[in-house]
Amino acid sequence: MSDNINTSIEPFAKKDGGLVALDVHAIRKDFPILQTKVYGKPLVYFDNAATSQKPKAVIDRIVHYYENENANIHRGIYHLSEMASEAYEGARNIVQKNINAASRGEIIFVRGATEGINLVASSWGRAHLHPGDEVLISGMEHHANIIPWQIICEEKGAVLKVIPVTADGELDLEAFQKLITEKTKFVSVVYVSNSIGTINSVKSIIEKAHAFRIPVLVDGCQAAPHIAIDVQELDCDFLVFSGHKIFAPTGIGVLYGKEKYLEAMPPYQTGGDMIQAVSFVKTTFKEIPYKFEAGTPDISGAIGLGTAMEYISGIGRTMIHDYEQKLLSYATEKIRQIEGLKIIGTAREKIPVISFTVAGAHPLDIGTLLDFEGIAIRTGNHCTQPLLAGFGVSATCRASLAFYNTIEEIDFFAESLDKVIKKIRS
Ligand code: ALA
Repeated sequence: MSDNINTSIEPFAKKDGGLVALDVHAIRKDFPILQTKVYGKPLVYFDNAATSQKPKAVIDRIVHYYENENANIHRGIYHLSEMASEAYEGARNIVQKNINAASRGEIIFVRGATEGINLVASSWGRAHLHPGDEVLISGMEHHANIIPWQIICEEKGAVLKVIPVTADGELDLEAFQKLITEKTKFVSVVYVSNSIGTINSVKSIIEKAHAFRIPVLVDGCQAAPHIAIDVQELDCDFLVFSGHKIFAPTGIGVLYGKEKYLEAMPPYQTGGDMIQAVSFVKTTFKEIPYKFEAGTPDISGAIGLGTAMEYISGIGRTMIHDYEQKLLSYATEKIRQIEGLKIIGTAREKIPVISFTVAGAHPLDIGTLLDFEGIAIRTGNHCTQPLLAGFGVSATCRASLAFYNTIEEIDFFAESLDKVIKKIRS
């Protein structure tokens, strides 16, 4: 492989009009796991689209909760329960502020994006879909934004339609325009592709759908770690994301929904803490968001999520974006020089996710051998079988980066990749 690449990329970003550096080496010290060795080699963690690593601030906040505040929320009149409730509701305020939701009632804590989509498909779909209606998703969806719609469409006699994807891995917006008709009742679309990294023009999709008074759900899972999300600016009707992709724990996520929709939707799950009054004859439910939070929630997870969002804000979204874009161009240029390597997904706007195949080398073999170098990438279909089928492949290697990754790691990755490919082919 040629080394004819400019390696002097400085991670500079504009802040308050001046140029300041994102100090990646200082940031890395915030993430204890990044100091780990794998088979005696420094961990190179390039599987951030699957899950991100957690800063010490988040880990410490969770430990603090269990050491000092643990109690069930909304139920106790005693000190600990009040502290736990305050911390949990405080996390809701942080999320509201971070995504600029109009009210805190629009923020529902769920297990993750998957549960958020299931909630909307099931609750909204059951109440509003009828035989012959159409639901529009895209060919770039994660399975979690396909199957819930498939199931509810089957149940209600509705039809699932799919926005096609171009050869570059972008959504075909002309085709989208034609697919929207009087029959379309809901659009559910991914903001950023988990498997090929494309950033979709969701704002324009939302505008076009709204012209037909169609509500739109945005799967913001892969957008949330990389892009500042303003739900009022986007004007999306629903948005979901998972905490574990944005440096928070697993098992917690957010469903944002406009008040007017959430108010009109029936509960998804029922049980404790979501009721006003229960008798054997009838139950009445609490107002939003509590109507959708049945049972004891993941209290520490929500608190950890709030801390993670504050941590990201502390670094600065613009700074993260600019730095990550440099990582993306550097890594793309570096690996595309490897003979027989093909990048799947070459959209104009991408997050630092690079999916690729290599002639004569199976993704699983590449992933396994890279692991021996301490490098973690994901191989397989990335829960997007229909998208990969459209590219004529069943599996890719995927390197997905975060703001704590470095140019040096990319260099080591590219060298190791070249080495393991030669080994496989030999
Ligand atoms: N959806 C996750 C990924 O893309 C798990 O890897």
